[in-house]
Amino acid sequence: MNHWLHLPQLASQHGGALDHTLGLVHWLMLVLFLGWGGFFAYVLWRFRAKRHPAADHAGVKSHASTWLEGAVAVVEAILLIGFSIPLWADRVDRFPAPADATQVRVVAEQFAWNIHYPGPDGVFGRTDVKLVDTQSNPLGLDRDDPAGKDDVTTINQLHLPAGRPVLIQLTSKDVIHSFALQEMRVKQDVIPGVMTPVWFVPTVTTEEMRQRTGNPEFGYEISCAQLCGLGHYRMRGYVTIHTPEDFQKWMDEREAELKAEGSEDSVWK
Ligand SMILES: [Cu+2]
Repeated sequence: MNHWLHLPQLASQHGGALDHTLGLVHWLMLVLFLGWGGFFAYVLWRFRAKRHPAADHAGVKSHASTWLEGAVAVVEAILLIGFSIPLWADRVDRFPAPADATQVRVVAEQFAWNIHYPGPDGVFGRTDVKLVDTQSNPLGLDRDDPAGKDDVTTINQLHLPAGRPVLIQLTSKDVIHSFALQEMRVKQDVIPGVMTPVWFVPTVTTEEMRQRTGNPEFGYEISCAQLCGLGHYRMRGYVTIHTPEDFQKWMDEREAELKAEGSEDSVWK
């Protein structure tokens, strides 16, 4: 079934189970569509006016449809209780420990994704709305806070290592956005004033996916899945999934840049 659904490529650990459930739901819908559609056509033929010139006020006496409806409800309950709820519980109730995960804060705004890494100390620096500068400091990060000195920030560039849980804290500066990573099967509304965690394990690096798809240009994207204003269509982020070594290399380069910048304007002391 999943082949026919033309789903995006799969690149996360939990995504397979989600696709499987999606496939089961579509099978049930196909059976219902054919079943009820066929029944409707049968009824039109069976109770045609030529054969029944006068209405039968007693109506149908068979209870077959009641049993059928009961059976459909049972199948739906199995899908819900047996598949969907355990999957959902895994997403929202079993978060990885922050120490075991790549931690990222993503702050959405019209129309960009601000990415914030805690740096080598693993602690996010203080942020303050008074420090926000749309050009130089969109996150309002306080570089004077000891925990904030090593924080790495980017705009629309999310880099992650494969094979390790990623724990993303989502919030928004203005309106409701939705953080969507199609290949990771991740979609989460981003609400101003609320930190919403979302987690997943990326399994396929960008490089591997380029080989798998035969498309050397392939790149993962963050798309905003909630109509959030006139520029919604261009609210696109870029995601690079690295091997753990390459991710570390990327992070080290950012740290080196940060130190170089810091020694220039003496923010890094
Ligand atoms: Cu948006």
